[in-house]
Amino acid sequence: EEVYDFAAIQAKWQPIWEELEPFRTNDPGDTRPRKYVLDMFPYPSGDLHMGHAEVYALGDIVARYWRQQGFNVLHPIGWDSFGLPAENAAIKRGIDPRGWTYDNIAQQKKSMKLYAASFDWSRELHTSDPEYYKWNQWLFLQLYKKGLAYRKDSWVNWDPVDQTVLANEQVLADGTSERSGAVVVKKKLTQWYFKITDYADRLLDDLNQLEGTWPAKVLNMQRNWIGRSIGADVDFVIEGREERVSVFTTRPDTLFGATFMVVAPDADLAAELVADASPAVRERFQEYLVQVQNSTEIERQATDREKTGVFLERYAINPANGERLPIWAADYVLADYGHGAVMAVPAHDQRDLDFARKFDLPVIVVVDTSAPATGMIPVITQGMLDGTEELPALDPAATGVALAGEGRLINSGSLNGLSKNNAIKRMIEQLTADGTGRAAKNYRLRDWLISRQRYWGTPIPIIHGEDGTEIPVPEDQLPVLLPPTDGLDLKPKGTSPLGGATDWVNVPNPIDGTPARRDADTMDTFVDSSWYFLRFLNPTDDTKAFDPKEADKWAPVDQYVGGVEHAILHLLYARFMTKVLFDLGYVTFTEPFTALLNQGMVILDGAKMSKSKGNLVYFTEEVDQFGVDAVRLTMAFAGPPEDDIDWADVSPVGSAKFLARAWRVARDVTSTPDVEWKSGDAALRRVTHRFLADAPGLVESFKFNVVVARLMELVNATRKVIDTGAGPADGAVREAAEVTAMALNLFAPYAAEDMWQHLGYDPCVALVQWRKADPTLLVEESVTAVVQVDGKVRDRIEVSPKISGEDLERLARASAEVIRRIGDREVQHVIVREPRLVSIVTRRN
Ligand code: ANZ
Repeated sequence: EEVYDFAAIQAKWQPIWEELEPFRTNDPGDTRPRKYVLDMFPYPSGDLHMGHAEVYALGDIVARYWRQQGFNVLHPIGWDSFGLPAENAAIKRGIDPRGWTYDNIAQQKKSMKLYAASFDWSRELHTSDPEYYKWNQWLFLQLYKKGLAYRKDSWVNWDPVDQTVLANEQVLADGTSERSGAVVVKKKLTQWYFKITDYADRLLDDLNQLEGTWPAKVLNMQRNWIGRSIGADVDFVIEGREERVSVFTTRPDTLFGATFMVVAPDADLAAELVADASPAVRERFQEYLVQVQNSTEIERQATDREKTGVFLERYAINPANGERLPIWAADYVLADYGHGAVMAVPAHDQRDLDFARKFDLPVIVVVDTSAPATGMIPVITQGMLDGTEELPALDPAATGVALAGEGRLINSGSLNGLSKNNAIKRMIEQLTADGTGRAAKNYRLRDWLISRQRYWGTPIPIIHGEDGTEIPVPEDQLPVLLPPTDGLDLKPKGTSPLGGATDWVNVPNPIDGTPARRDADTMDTFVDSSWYFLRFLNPTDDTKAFDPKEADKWAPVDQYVGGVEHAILHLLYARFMTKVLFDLGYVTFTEPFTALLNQGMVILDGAKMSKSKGNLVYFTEEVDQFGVDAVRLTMAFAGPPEDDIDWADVSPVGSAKFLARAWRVARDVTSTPDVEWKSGDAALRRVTHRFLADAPGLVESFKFNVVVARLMELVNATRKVIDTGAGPADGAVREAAEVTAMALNLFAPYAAEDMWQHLGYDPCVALVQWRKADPTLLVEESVTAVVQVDGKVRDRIEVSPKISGEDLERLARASAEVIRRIGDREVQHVIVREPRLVSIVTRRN
């Protein structure tokens, strides 16, 4: 008996596919509808790992699926090949980052080809090629012309280990660097920014377009990241200062309760205000400032921290009632949010209350939160409203708890009696009428800091004249090539290594020939990946970044597939760049990725894999041991794609066994392609056609594991007919085997192609169109099987009355609801009473 030899099958088909290039997208003249399926491109940090194995298995199911459904599919791949790991490896080993990068790309490419993802290799790109980064520079210049790229002095997140600037997005919640793990500090530098804040409203509002096709979790993360707050700017007169100081508040209704003002110690305003203070205060302030600069944003905002601050010996005037408000500097106010200053309302803001209690500042309640916001308010007396009568229940100064809730205004002049929301409206009207304030919005989103003081990135195409002018490099002089590393010290030192490339840096001013210097910073690599999906459309065109006509045809990406770790950074930047390109007239759409699938992580024994933990599963070892198809099938069968896959819980051995079973079915078929199907075994035909009818919907809703379970059922049914039924010459057996090969193409392309050949056809099965189910075969009596977990009914599934116990159990275990209910508990016991019941008992842990 012939055995299923995955290595021989791989060795046989890989060169044939290489020759046939079945996935090369040849668009001219093709009238089929189009689908652009894109998997997030890899960073070449070594060979492929199990995370890659997962994303490229899942993305490929989608690409292969749409081809079978009659679409002209674009499924390209490239490498995100600039960045710090290459540079750090180069420094460590004293080599050129180019060599390291391109060696890794070669290795990954070899693995990727073996892995048989259906990519159009003719469109391969590397962001570190001058042919690519030239267009990053072009893009930078377009933004620059629009005023969307600018330089400013500012406090930046500084990674003291990697000696580089980090975007806010690269600083983890605990204040450490996402890259090096070092505690991030603040440093003042002149840096390039992209003005993403101009797009904050659109980036937020357009998320509504993606509702239902992007994971809700990602939409929420984006919304929170942009963080729009609605409120007012209020202008305060400062004694002894010409200009007023504006503060941003979400609670203008509480203006009568403002009892002091707080400015961020590191805001320019603080330094200016303290300049007139007594020497002792100036000294205290300087010491405080140093302390503040050594703390992280997270520490500063921590609510459980004792409040600190310095009184600046200055006063502001409350525009509502003319009261004098002392001005303090305190670190809980951030320099780069709003105006870097707040009106402090201790009765209604917890941070302000903590501060007021620490420094003995007055607390005035202006919203009676014990009173219902609607209807009659019997508990409030006139005495309470004008403050002559005590309010015992509302004493935050005593309780230490600020009154944040809804209520009715008191102690607030003309606002008295109004609900919070009406008071907000009324106050904004008053401020606007008086010219002392206005409605305002604020965002958590900051401008995108793109300067990096590192070598391995895209040089910024700006030349600095002797007089400090910025001269954009003329577009016909692009690309500004990275100089060779010879003689350069790449070690991080806070200024770009490119500054040491004397011949490269010193250039004549393009305008008047006087001595000038190139900007020595390189771009954040997130610039590279913010538009790469467009470069795939014509990656070798050296006359433009991308062809708007091609973009019209293919873009936006119909299905994007990748990890949730990119939920904020990469996706936000790509969305921003798309909107910029829309405004510039280069594209006709405003969102780059119509649908998004986030796969979970591959973990081991419940833990994230990492070198340091020593729990790595190696891609090459798994593929060598079980074969490409078994690894890919395991990824698809493991569960809903968005869940993590614990490699300790899955069975590539089981996958390989199933593939061997499927493959032997095709081997055993004795009929020829012209056999009459219609007279074949009716029961088997029903299973086949039920599968044909159901699989597309299941794939489109990403229930890949259920499709695999159904395919196993089909193979078992076929085997039964071969061995104990009508036999291998029956038409239904051939039909089932052909459908199995077509469907396996989604998950296990080598086995599928080999089966297809045994069934008498030419390659490639991947290009064969999905068959339509015969509706007359779908009117099968089905029964409803109930699935219980720990005695509770968790799902109901429609199955054939003749389903085997094994198949029923498999289908039950593939149910997303059942998987969710089992969670991380161990299955202790399964009772199967086919065709009606599966009862799963777990061990409580
Ligand atoms: C007075 C007030 C009264 C406030 C009250 C809140 C409650 P979000 O929602 O995050 O936008 N704030 C303004 N600028 C700040 C800065 N640079 N650093 C720290 N805090 C700042 O928060 C807006 C509120 O945060 C603003 O409204 C302001 O305090 C404070 F009962 O003003 B509020």
